[in-house]
Amino acid sequence: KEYVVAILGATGAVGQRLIKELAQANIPIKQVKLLASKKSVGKKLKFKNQEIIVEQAQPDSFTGVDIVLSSAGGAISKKLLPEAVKRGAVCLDNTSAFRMAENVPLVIPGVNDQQLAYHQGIIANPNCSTIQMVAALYPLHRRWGIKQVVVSTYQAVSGAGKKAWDEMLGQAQARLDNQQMAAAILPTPAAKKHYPLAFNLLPQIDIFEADGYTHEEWKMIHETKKILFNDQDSNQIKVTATCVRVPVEIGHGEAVYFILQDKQVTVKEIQAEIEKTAGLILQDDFKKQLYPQPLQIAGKRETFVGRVRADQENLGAFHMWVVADNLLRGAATNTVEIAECLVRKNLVRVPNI
Ligand code: 11C
Repeated sequence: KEYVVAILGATGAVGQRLIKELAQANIPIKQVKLLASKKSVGKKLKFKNQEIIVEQAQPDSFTGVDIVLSSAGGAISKKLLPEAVKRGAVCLDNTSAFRMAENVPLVIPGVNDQQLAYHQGIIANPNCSTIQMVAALYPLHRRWGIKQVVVSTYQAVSGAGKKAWDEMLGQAQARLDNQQMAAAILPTPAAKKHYPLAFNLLPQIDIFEADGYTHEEWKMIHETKKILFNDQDSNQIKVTATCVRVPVEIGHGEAVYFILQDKQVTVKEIQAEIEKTAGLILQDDFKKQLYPQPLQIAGKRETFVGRVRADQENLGAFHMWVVADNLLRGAATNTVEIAECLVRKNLVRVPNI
């Protein structure tokens, strides 16, 4: 079988990477449709060597489509994906619109793709910062059990979208020109106050919840529980997070502190487990100053791990430093890998249609 695949939000930063990732995917393709908002209609984008004209995304765009790869914002996903499912398309969504819904698997291939068997038409891609952390923790969890995770993130501006990225570059230029740095988007458009990110750190990603955590921190906690235990409030693991926006263009960094159930594990065993896991790359040699850096891994698909070390005062507890391209590993690559899994497992179908 050959598949008709639609990319919703094709002109965005993740959308463009979805097109490239799909082009090299192990999926037999009959046709690719590129869908976006009215203002992008008529733009021409390349899929392999073929020029495709961007069409306006509307319910009937999904007639005859088998798979939708979606990254056009939560409101558009909420409006259009149920319409696509009604028309028989399986939707892989990059937004947070459906992540916590029952019957919506939240999937990292290689970690919990067995959950795909239960899909009802919509499958969610986790948040970028969750994906790279859980990808790195999973092989350790499977072997030794993880009791607790404390993570601090250092997140690139591209995670906040193209406009925020441009805003930061403008601020950097203004500073170099001795001008005032303007801020109207970051930390998040929905916030009452805006602050410059260039030459700064913003300990706010997304809006604040009533308990003082940001929504990004909430996502890291509850998505991790749903992915590992299929229960967003699972008490089988404790997770807490502090998420910080840093003036980096591409590549989220994460300082991950974790406590294993098994107290006898060594740093060498952890490094070996990471090294043999597909999709993870160990860059860890302090004597050679080898550790993952955003500038070096932007454009790569893997999750990079370094600085693995034992907490000297707490047996069974460790630190590691995890870096990945948030637009690829944290978004487009994960989504296209889910599509490959669905094809391989013969799950490209909407039940009861
Ligand atoms: C950021 N992690 O870096 C966010 C972007 O829920 O898919 C991804 C938002 C999401 O701002």
